[in-house]
Amino acid sequence: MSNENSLLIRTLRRQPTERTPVWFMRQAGRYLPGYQRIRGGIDFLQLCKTPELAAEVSVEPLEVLDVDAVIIFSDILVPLEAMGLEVEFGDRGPCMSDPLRDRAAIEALKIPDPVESTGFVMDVIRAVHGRVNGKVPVIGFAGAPWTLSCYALEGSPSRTFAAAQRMIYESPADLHLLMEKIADTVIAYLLAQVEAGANALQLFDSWGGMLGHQAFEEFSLHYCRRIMEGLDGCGVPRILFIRGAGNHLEKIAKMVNEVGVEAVGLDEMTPPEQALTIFGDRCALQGNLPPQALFASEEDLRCRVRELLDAFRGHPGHVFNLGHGILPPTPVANVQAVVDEIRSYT
Ligand code: 1CP
Repeated sequence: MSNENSLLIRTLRRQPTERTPVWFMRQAGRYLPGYQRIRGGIDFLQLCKTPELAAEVSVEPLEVLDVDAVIIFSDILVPLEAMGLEVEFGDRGPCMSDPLRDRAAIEALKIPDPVESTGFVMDVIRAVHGRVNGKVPVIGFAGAPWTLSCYALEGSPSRTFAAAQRMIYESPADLHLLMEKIADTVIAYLLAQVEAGANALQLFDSWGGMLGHQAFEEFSLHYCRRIMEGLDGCGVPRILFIRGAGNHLEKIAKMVNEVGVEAVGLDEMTPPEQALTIFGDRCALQGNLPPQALFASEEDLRCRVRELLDAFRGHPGHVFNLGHGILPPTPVANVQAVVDEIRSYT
């Protein structure tokens, strides 16, 4: 199950490979017919908690798109539920009936044992391995403390996450307590995923980019660092994805170098040349086609794929990915065209 020799893992370790590997964020999702069929009959969280079905939707992209990795089907909010928050998934995304409102609520949160409370995620990883049979590596993931705090404090998706933003200045000690508890939870959760067979890990700080420059260091980067350090020596490559962090690439690069993080995911706002200048070849770089580009004509789309491959040519660790998740109405044929173009061009 180590998958050390797979294309993706070699690339994440910046070892020579024959071509550029590709996988997508939100690889399984509403744009795929098999996912829609299964989701039609089951609630989102229930699907996450039914390992055989979750494994089936996890591997559908492998069958339909022939990508180079499977990311397990789950959600970043799963560990929050294990900490004691009630999580629901509506049409607009995740919701919490009882978001955190005071210090007592934060103090009451558990740091759960990952196997006892979220063992179904580990079962999904094992079930996916059973299906892929060593063909491609299996990627596990978690949300970073800032992003998880945004949902835990706001209670629903938001453009501003004002509750968390306000707390940075109003009651920073309470926010740090929450984030420390989340960090401890996430480290144990990701280590349990490796134990269950995850071959690489991605940490998502999807809302890190909305922070002021000082708050970014104190609340996003600091906790990403803690988690990456907590995973040091776990034996699998770590991918750090902080969305909207184009203004902070130097700080991220410094941390990545100090901690030895294997790979950084780039959102579509980051020009490849800038990322290449700042990160050099000291870590693998993953990205960064805009998800919206998948609505272009096939000819235009293929041209953009080649441009991106050219931009990263010569870098020893480029993983082709989108700058963010696949959008629900994306035509499957266009996602297939991206994979096909990468295969024929590299
Ligand atoms: O690729 C995969 O299919 C892996 C599974 C995966 C991952 C990695 C899902 C399934 N969610 C995530 C991570 C996730 N979830 C992130 C981090 C990545 C990102 O920035 O997109 C975030 C912020 C969430 C929270 C979330 N879950 C949202 C966003 C809400 C908001 O605030 O804007 C939504 C809509 C969900 C639901 C969800 N999670 C996953 C899927 C396939 C879906 C859609 C569910 C459905 O309608 O069936």
